[in-house]
Amino acid sequence: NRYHVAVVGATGAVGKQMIKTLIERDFPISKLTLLSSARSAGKTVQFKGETITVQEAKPESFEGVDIALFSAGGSVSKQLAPEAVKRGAIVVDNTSAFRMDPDVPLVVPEVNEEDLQKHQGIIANPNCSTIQMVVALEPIRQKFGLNRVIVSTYQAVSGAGNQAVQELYSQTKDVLDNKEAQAKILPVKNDKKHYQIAFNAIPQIDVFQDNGFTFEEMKMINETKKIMHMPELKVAATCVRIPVASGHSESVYFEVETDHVSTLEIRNLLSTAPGIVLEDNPSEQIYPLATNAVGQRDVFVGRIRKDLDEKNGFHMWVVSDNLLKGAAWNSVQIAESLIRLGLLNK
Ligand code: 11C
Repeated sequence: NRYHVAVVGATGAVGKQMIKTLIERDFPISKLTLLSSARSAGKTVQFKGETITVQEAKPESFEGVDIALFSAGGSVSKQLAPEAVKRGAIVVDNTSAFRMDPDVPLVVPEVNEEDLQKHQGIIANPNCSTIQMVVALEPIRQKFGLNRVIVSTYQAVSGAGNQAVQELYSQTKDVLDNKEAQAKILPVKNDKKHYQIAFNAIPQIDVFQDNGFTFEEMKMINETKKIMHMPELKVAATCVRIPVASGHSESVYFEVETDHVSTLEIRNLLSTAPGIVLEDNPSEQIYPLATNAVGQRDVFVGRIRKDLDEKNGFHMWVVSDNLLKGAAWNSVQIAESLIRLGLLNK
């Protein structure tokens, strides 16, 4: 079987990677429809030797579509995902619009692929920083149990879109040229203030909530509990933007339930776990780096070590390409799972 696939947000940072990933995976496509806002409509994209014109996304755009990959912002998903479902498409939504809806599975195939069975048309793709963390934690949870997670992130600007990447580049150049750096996008495009990201670290990703955490931090907390089916798991997050174009890095502290687990046991476990590449040899200075992770679909894990005070506590460093496993690849992977499980209605 081949499928009519639509990509919504086709010209965005994630949309471009979705198209690239569909090609790399040789996804069984009969027709590819590329959709965007009115602003980007009319642009052309090359797909397997064919020139496809990007069209403005409208409810009618989804007639005949089997699977629609959405990554054009939450408001577009809220408006158009139900329209796509009404017309018979299955939606994989990469925004936060439906993630916490109890009727919508929130899926990372390495962790909870079976949740796809319960889908009612929309499947949510988690936040990028959540995905790479749960891929690394799940094998540990399965074997040794998990009590608590405390994560600090070092997130790349591409998570905030193409304009944020341009802002990093132009600010970096301006600072090096002794010119004043203009900040218009980061930390959050629509928030009151903007700060320079070049040569800086900004402890705000997404808007602040009443409890003092940012929305990005609450996404990591709530999504982790939902994906792992552990509402009782203790999770805390601090999310920081750093001047890296792509590749999110995370310092993850976790406590296991089982006593006397060794670092070696965790290393061995992760060395064969799905979707993970272990890069952990301090004597050879081997550890995950954002520059090496970019362009790769895997999650890279290293710096695994036991806490010096908490008997069941461990630390690790987790890196992945936020546009691939964090977004485009996880969405395409969900689509591949749907086909393999016979859940695409064709
Ligand atoms: C960032 N994690 O790095 C965000 C981007 O909820 O899908 C992804 C936002 C989301 O800025």
